[in-house]
Amino acid sequence: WGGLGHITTAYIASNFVSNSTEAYLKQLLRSNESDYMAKVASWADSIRYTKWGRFTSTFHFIDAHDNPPESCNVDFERDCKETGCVITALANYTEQSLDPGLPAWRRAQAAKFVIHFVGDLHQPLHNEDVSRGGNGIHVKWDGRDYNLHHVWDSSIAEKLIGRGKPYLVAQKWSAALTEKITGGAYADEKETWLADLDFGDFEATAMAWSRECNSLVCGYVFPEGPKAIVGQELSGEYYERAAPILEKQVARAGYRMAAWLDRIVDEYK
Ligand code: DCM
Ligand code: DCM
Ligand code: DCM
Ligand code: ZN
Ligand code: ZN
Repeated sequence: WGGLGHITTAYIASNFVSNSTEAYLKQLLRSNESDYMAKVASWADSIRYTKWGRFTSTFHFIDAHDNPPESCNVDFERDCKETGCVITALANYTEQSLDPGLPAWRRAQAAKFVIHFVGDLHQPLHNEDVSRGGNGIHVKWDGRDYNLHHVWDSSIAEKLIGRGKPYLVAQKWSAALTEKITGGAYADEKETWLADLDFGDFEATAMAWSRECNSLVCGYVFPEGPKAIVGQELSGEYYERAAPILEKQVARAGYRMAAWLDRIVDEYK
């Protein structure tokens, strides 16, 4: 996701974590503000192009070598790069965040990666190989040229919620999604969102969330296949179908992030 998506998932998570998780993370991340998670949510993107952070560059996605729109699927052995993918990254940094042998700054860093990668794992094109997750596919948005990956990372969300200062806009969106989760459109299904959460198997949990997200690629990202979308204007009908899907993925990411962080803190303390 772009900044808006990541900040929003983190705000949602901060609305659902337990009091002890909030206290632990505020101490670990050295912040007493309500944006203690939101403000670290995009950190992983800020270091991926640095010399130090280069080893993390493939940690943000898994390139599913499937065949949309006929067939969507993810296979860990086939699709996770040797340099790592979002599945191994989430598993490894979850493990590090639980490791009492690591100094606090390393557990803080691990928590920042966990917060970011739970977010990215819920972006459909971060679970798809075609043209490097859509980065190589030219499309139109309000008449201008963008790549499809950027449309799903940022354009759809910005149109849905409006432009403005990222933290203010994200705050507004997260409040609306939190309300949908607690008492609105998602209230009845939210418990099913945690059905695949198995804290005994980090990779299996990440793969289940990845498969669910990848399946959206066939129906909503490439409904008529990757070739048919090239050059198309996506801010109209395509947006109308995609926006509710994207919104649910952001809500799921935030809700699952809270549950995952609760498990980490429960086990660590
Ligand atoms: N790794 C890590 N923390 C550890 C062990 C490994 O971050 N405690 C990282 C380093 C490598 C990646 O995992 O980038 C793959 O590790 P391996 O070489 O063991 O396959
Ligand atoms: N790994 C990691 N961080 C950890 C534990 C493991 O990065 N705290 C990496 C090392 C291997 C991969 O995960 O690349 C599999 O580890 P294991 O052999 O422990 O399953
Ligand atoms: N990305 C992806 N799948 C790939 C390559 C990249 O999902 N195979 C994502 C990571 C970033 C965005 O696309 O969110 C841009 O990546 P880059 O700057 O590496 O092109
Ligand atoms: Zn992206
Ligand atoms: Zn990322």
